[in-house]
Amino acid sequence: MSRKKIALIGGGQIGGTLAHLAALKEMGDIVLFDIVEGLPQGKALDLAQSGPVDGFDAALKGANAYKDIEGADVVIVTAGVPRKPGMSRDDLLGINLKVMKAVGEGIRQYAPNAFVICITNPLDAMVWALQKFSGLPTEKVCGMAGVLDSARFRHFLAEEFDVSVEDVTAFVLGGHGDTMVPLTRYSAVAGIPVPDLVKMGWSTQEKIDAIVQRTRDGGAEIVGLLKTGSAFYAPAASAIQMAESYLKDKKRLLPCAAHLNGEYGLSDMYVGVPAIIGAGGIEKIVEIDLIGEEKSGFDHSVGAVKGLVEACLTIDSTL
Ligand code: TXD
Repeated sequence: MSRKKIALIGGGQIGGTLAHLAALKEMGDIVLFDIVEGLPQGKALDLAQSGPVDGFDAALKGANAYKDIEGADVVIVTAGVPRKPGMSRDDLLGINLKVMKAVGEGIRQYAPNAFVICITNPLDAMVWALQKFSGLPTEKVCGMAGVLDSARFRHFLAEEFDVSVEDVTAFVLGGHGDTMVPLTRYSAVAGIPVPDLVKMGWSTQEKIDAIVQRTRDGGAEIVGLLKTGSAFYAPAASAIQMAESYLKDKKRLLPCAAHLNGEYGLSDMYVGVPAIIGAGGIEKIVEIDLIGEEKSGFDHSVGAVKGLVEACLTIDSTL
């Protein structure tokens, strides 16, 4: 059996970390693509030279031509431009939409059978556009945000309860951004729901509310600390978990930006929902009951994503 091929579009902070993790886990041979000449080649060579030390066998190649992603089994997209001072959200949207067009066409031509995970922001709108530009089946294109947002929530909860992160499960749904919806009721320590733990005196509602808010601001907290750039270790780890679930047909139930067509009462939209990832891609979207503030928070988040998608439609009439 030949090795799988992993194509990483965007060789920046997350792209490089994705390449490192994929190599360490021997997920397959790796192609790191970027428009900047030398950057992906340099990172690929550096990473390949860590192979003898870490003991992994994977071919790593840097590329500036889409032909090099030919036949990829998995494509993870981080290509794009971050928001710079003075740039509006719509300016960023316009630039990254053009990037998604180029990437989508590259995937359509060279990797039409791949499972595609988009990470580029604004996530829910970019993954929607990428699916359209690539023309791949909707179940083969998804976005990563929920695994990361949930991981942040899990980390904070584990710290609060002083338990292993391994025993904390948590769900964050909705769009990636200020409007995301951390679901306390569906979050638990070894199966014990967080509201029960509050009743048991393990924490207070005020503290849990503060953790929910810190989760929502999780990306901004790191940007504030780093000053240049945004989080990359945890985002990369999160996308790798999704890729592994696909490659190994693990059928993990993970919060992903998945294409909805009727589910949650929405049509032709990408938004963060629980989904099963297996060899078929997004094999099933799980519709959980949302009540009260969960429902209103989800609706509000969906409204924000719709606004971004409408802005995409105004910018690019081919969509
Ligand atoms: O949860 C999530 N989805 C996210 C999203 C969490 C953290 C960061 N998130 C977003 O991921 C972030 O807002 C960015 O849009 C992406 C990538 O973040 P990263 O930190 O890796 O950004 P970099 O270091 O700027 O890397 C982007 C690379 C850079 O090397 C550019 O040269 C390249 O993208 N780039 C391109 N590559 C290919 N093709 C085109 N057109 C292109 N344009 C820029």
